[in-house]
Amino acid sequence: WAVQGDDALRAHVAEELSRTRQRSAQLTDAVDDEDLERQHSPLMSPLVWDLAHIGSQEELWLVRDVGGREAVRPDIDDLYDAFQHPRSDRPQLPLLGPTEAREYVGTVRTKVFDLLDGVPLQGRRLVDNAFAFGMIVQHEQQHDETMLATHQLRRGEPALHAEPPPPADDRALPAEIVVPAGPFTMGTSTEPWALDNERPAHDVRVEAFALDTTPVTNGQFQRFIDAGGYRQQQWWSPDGWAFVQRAELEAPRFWFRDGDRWMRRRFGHVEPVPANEPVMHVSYHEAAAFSAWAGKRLPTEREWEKAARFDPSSGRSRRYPWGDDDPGPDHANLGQRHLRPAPAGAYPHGEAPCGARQLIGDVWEWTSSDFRPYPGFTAFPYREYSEVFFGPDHQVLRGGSFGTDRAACRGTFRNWDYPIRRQIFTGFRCARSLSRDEIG
Ligand code: AVJ
Ligand code: FE
Repeated sequence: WAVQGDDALRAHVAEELSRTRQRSAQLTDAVDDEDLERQHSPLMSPLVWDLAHIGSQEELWLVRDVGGREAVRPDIDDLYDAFQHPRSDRPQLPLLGPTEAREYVGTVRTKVFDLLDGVPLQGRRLVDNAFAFGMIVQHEQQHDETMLATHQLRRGEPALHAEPPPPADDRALPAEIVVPAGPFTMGTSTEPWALDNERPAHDVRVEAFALDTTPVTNGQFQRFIDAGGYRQQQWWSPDGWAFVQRAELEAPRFWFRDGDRWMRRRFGHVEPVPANEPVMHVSYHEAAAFSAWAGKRLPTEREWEKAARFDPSSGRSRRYPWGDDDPGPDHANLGQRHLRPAPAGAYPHGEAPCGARQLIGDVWEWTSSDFRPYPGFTAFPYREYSEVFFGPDHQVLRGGSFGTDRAACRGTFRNWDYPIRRQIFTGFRCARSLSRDEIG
């Protein structure tokens, strides 16, 4: 930002706001009004709640806080406060209907564009105004991914359509790559839109480890199922075993058997499970159990980020696996351009210096780390974004999925969720500590 002129920054923010709103509109215009108000799963809000919640946060953070303007709809603050009402209860609230919700987000957005013309963007506060706009763009994009997960849970005719992702490249890849021991810089103090939990940059030492070159595929995961993995307690943690028993799990979410074949539901289509695609819709517990069965483990968050960012030739951490350039369509499967992960081994231009592929995009990846603040963490602009979620209850997810926008995904980006979550677009890859012999 410091090097960018004020006009260029304003134009960039305006472009990101508009681009993001187009996606929200696509996701909500794809179904009829009744469908927008329906609860497709107790795990999710009705789509119309997400839409008005996007507007409500934008009103709170930009219209009122940054702009100091009069409230648009102070009467609905409570309805769209995620901490006041669990998702399962939201359909019972007197929510804005589809027409009202669209009008509301439009009214707020008009005021925001007006503000963007007038307010100073840089350097006036601890958290400058440019960041507040960036945070609102990311917030909306995060809800767009949540709405995409609601679409995946929705039954009925397909409502969303997209081009298939690129194929895997035909060069044979090694099953795993090695990241040598040594320090690297984790997190960031300079990435302009990095959220509080990604900051500050700090050096950490990581022992040598091996990491799967690509995410674990459906074909690999099916071998775990076929070997009886879901019925063998020895692969599961006590919490994981209790969960798998209670929920009677036997395969990833959205899989079902058709004779001796595994099929899956995907955005209203049914298809045989594609063997070479990264597995997704597995909980942390299933990812950890598979890893144990494979004689491996999940990577720690530090290991994941070192593999994704560390460039041994310069000794510095990159913004992304491929370098410092913003993600383009050849780097990673992001932004709902494709409505599925690309096969394992796709995106050669997105490869990290260590040789790992698809760290960004395709599927979120479970790590073995719970969600904790970095040393020197300061909550901003609100404790409610990250701080209230720190602790042992949430597991860190890294890398983003095909449903994540580039504005809300970076080498430093940290997502988190409960270890039992399966409806999100999450898979994993395995890691392994190296023996003395292997380190050499
Ligand atoms: C960072 C994805 C866990 O969706 O719960 C949205 C983001 N925070 N609105 C979520 C968020 C407030 C958050 N995650
Ligand atoms: Fe939100």
